[in-house]
Amino acid sequence: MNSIKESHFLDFYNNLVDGNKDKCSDIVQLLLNEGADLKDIYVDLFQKALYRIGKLWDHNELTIPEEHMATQITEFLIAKFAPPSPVNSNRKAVVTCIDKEFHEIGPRMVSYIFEMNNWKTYFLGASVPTKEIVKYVKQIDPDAVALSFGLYLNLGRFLELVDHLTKFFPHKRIIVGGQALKENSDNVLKKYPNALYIPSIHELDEYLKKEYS
Ligand code: B12
Repeated sequence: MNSIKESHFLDFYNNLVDGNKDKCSDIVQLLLNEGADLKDIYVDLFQKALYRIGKLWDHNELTIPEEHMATQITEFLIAKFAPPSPVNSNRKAVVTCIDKEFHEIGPRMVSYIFEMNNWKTYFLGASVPTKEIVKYVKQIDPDAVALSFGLYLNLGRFLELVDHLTKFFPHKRIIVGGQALKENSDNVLKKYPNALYIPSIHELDEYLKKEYS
């Protein structure tokens, strides 16, 4: 359920593009004090603001420095309001961007959703080479590998990675998310029964609760 009012969003958004980091932080704190769910803060505040910034940047109505600054402030806020680390987790997830994928805010949120569900996470961040991901999965032997794939342009790299993971770990659960597969995840993933597309962190949260608790 969306617990963030439009007026709070606009206040946050305007302060974000104006570079008022402390004011943004106060707004998040206020919303949390009022009982907002961190998942709603992620989606209905941070993600909504960044999607809007992306559109304005695309239409040359915001500059690259403004977009970069808003991104930096958002990363600061995500770290500042991070959920507590899980204790005694008995599940592990490797969460990573695919090779040449530099959008790492979404998967960072994803790693926290796993943690909120008491999973230990290994978050690798942006652009990890395919072979290194495969080696690391072998090393950690997680219960699930969560891949973030934002730019459709990287489809070849994405398929190469899923091919390798499926070949080496045929029974490992692969969870895929990100804007690249919004439209045609069924088609792209139909060859891989171990891979599942989950479009949002709310649905990821429901999936983890249903399948693993
Ligand atoms: C910030 C930003 C950047 C930053 C990223 C910095 C960082 N530290 O992450 C930088 C400057 C690096 C960047 C670079 C580029 N960007 Co950019 N960027 C953005 C922007 C404004 C915000 C991204 C973001 O954080 N969104 C908020 C997060 C929370 O949303 P999200 O990623 O969708 O994640 C959510 C879901 O998708 C899902 N999810 C994501 N991953 C996963 C994984 C799993 C397992 C699950 C379950 C769910 C899940 O859950 C998340 C939370 O709800 C977007 C605008 C947009 N629409 O997103 C453009 C945008 C994504 N970028 C774009 C472009 C074009 C580029 C560049 C090509 C620009 C250039 N010419 O260099 C490069 C490409 C770099 C690369 N190879 O990856 C385009 C993509 C267009 C397209 N159709 O492909 C966008 C949409 C802007 C636009 N309107 O044109 N970008």
